[in-house]
Amino acid sequence: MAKEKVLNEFILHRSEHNPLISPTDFPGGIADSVMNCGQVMHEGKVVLLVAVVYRGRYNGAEAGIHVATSEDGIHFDINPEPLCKPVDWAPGWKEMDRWVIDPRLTKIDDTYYIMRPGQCPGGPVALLEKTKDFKTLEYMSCVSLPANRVPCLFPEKINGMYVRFDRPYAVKNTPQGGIWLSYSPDLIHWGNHKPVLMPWGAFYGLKVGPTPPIKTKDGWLEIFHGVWRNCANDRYSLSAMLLDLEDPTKIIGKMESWILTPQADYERLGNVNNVVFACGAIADEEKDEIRVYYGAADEHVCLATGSLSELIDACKKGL
Ligand code: BMA
Repeated sequence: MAKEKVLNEFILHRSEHNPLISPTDFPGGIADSVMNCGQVMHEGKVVLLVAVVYRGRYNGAEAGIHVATSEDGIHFDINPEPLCKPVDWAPGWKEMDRWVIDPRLTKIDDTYYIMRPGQCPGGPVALLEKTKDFKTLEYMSCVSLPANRVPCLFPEKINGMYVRFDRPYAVKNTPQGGIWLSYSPDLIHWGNHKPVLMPWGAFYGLKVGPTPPIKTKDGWLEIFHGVWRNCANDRYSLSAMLLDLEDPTKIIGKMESWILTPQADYERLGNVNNVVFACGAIADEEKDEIRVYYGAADEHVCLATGSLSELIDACKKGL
């Protein structure tokens, strides 16, 4: 008799409703791939910013970012028109900005800031946009030189300065893709750069990428993805670390293993095989819950949940 496949779940548990959002859920058959999503609670609802690669050109773009809202966190209403579209971030460069993906979403005061990569010949740049209502979007600025990936903001100032993570890398596809931190007085001008986590060892030996940190009483909880390159392909997993509240370049606890790695069929096989990828997470300290809406195989949005305190403990213990 064939052995039943048992998923090795560690801290995070997959929703039985996975996958939650797939290309066929998009009205008008516009979606080819459903990619990764930013996520927040807004007016009591889960709001996801879902990146979609289109079957053809749509609004002049190959990809766009759509708002999906849900009362129960499982069933989503999807806006067929994208919130984030290509922007003219430099004169005549709108056509270049057609790969609109990977929104990392952070609420600061009453505003939601979106940081995402914009395409450019030297590699991506970091584009900053903002919204208050997920209906209208205001482009703010290009806030990095190429090549820069995975930019995201902390939800509040530290010592009077805005804080961000990103991943500058000199040589594409070499093990130099580490997480860096920098500071800004106004969200536009950034400096005082410091490295925080470099790729190392098995599951994150090639590169690492951050999500907007979550403030907890024990420190900043930071969920990150790690990429392992083997002789056949790349594998994207998720893990977590805890950073000092006053000086987030100080790692005060870090897991040695992953919390989620591609094992379910919808994570192992898709547009890009062996990918679980998060652009954020939603924490609820009262319910002791962490919810991670993650991209699976660059094809679906899925959900994994776990205990927030168990995750923090795992960071402290270095599990
Ligand atoms: C990364 C990003 C993600 C994607 C992942 C796996 O570089 O582009 O959007 O999910 O690769 O393909």
